[in-house]
Parts: sequence; C-alpha cells; structure tokens
Amino acid sequence: MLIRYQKASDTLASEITPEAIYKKRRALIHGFAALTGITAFPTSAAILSNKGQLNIKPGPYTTNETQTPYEDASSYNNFYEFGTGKRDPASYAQDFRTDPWSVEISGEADLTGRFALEDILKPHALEERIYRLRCVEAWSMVIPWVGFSLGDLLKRFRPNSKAKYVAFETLHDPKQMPGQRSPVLEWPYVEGLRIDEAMHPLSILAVGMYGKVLPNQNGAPLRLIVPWKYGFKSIKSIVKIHFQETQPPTSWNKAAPKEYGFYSNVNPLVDHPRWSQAKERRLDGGSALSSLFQKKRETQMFNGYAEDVASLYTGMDLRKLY
Ligand SMILES: Nc1nc2c(c(=O)[nH]1)N[C@H]1C(S)=C(S)[C@@H](COP(=O)(O)O)O[C@H]1N2
Ligand SMILES: [Mo]
Repeated sequence: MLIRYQKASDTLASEITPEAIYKKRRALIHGFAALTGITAFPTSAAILSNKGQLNIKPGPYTTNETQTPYEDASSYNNFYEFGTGKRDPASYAQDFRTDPWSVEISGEADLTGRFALEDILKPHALEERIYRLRCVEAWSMVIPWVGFSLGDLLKRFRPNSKAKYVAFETLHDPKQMPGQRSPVLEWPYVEGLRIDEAMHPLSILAVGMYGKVLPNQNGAPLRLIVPWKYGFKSIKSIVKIHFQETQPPTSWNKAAPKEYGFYSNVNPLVDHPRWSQAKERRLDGGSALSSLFQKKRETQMFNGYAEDVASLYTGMDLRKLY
C-alpha cells in the first residue's frame, strides 16, 4: 500500500532533506494519493486476478497478423533469471512470488518513493495492444499485450529537465531466481531508454497478455514492451524506475558491447556480428519447434513501426548507434 511503503521512505527523507523540501514532498505525496483516489486497498492480486477482472479496452495499436499461440508465447521465453534455456523460465518461474510487489521511483523527478504495484496501476485504464516483438536471436511473435502507456505513468512523477534517460531494474533475488546464482549476466538485469523513447505512445508497461495476467515466465507482474527494439530491451519483473541525466548501462551492452548497443532498434541493415538480422522466424502456429522450420520472413526497419518512431532518430548514424 502507498501508506505502508511511504512510511519507510518518509523517515529517510526527513533525515536527509531540508524541512521545506520535505514538506513539499509530503504535499506531493498527498496530491498523488488524491490523484490516484486511494481509498480502499485492493491487493495487486485482486486487481489482476481474472475475477477482479482485467478491465480492458482496445488500444490504439493493433495488427491483423496471425497471433502467436498462447502456448508458444508462454513456453518459449528468454528470462535468464530462470535459466538460459528457452524452456527454463516456464519450468522454473512457477513459484515466483509477484504479490506483494512494489516499484521504487527515483532520480530526477519531483515525486519519488516506493509505491505498491496497486498504486502504480490504479489510475491507468488497461488496454489491449497487439504488438510484434522481435528477439535479437531472429525469431518474432505477435502478442496481444494488456498494459498501459509508460509515458502516462512516468508523467505522474513529474520528471524534471535533467531527466534525459530512464533506467529500469529487474528484481534481484537469487533465492527465487535460480539463474541469478550463476554469472551469465551481471545482476540485477538493467535496461534503459532515452526519455523521448520512454514517452513515445508505443512504449507500454504490460501486466497481462491474451486477456490474462502475465505468466511469471513472461515478466510478471510488470514488464516493459518497446516493440521497435530487440526483445531484450523489454525488461521483465521491474522493481525500479530511475530518471537520470546520463545514459544508463544496460545488461546486454555490459555483457557484449560489440554485439549489443544502447539503442538496439530492430534494423535489418545492421547485422549482429555473428548472424544476419535481415530475416526472422515468426512463431505463428504449431509448436515453437515446428515454427523453427518455417520459411523466414523479411525483418522490417524498426520492426515495422518506422512510421511511428523513425523521427526519434533523425540525424543519427544507426550503424554506429546500434
Ligand atoms: N529481466 C529480464 N528481462 C528480459 C530478459 C531477461 O533475461 N531478463 N530477456 C529479454 C529477451 S532477450 C527477450 S527476447 C524478451 C522475451 O520476452 P517473452 O519471454 O515475453 O517473449 O524478454 C526480455 N526481457
Ligand atoms: Mo531476445
């Protein structure tokens, strides 16, 4: 709950901030509570359970391409916290606890603190957005996500003029996430966006897919979806959002800087050093395995979203800034 979590950070804030700023921040927090209309305290489980129903309206973006079957989208995953095999997340994420869940908002914004997931979600109408997502390993899916605009959420915290980038962090909990017991990546998993990318109407936070709550292996309870970028930018199980002035580090860039850059826009013209990015295999029916023998299709610039996002990169050399 807002109040419970806020108490811990209030103590901290009163210790480290001059009283005037502290009072102003209290006012903001109360404003936030008023804004979000918090009266009752439903748990995120209640908000997100099928009975507490996902109150979904159709969103502004869709596609009539064949959707990836739910079975494939929920059993063929990358989520290294639960193992490096594509089947590992579905096998090992089943007992992962996603409730209670809170998200820390920090950095260059007027309103910061730790917020319960239900307070993060409350004012946002959930929409269905049918998006293509293309993995850097040259497979792609079409998934009906359930979520809301990332920009709408970020604006509630009133980022200031120094907030040029937004950094995201996944939960670090090796007890629950067996993959974090080995150093395949530096943990926690971190990602980042330039603020204009984060504010773009295509960028969403998802809490569900196919009309249901997100399966754990797909990044429950809250994950990013940035459909014009390679899949690894779409960070799962987010616990921290930080506004900052400098470009944040990202997990795959740290692991292999020559292979993965900060931007990671889907770009058929720029090959991965070890494979071509010109084509992709679409998981669109049958088992994921049989899909691997399907004919490949051409990868589209910005994953087919060029009309919407190309202007974000005017004047940039996308071969250098990959
Ligand atoms: N925390 C975290 N987020 C992650 C990953 C990961 O290993 N850890 N894998 C990424 C990669 S490489 C891809 S392709 C997508 C896959 O999302 P999906 O399993 O929902 O298809 O999640 C991304 N988000
Ligand atoms: Mo990926």
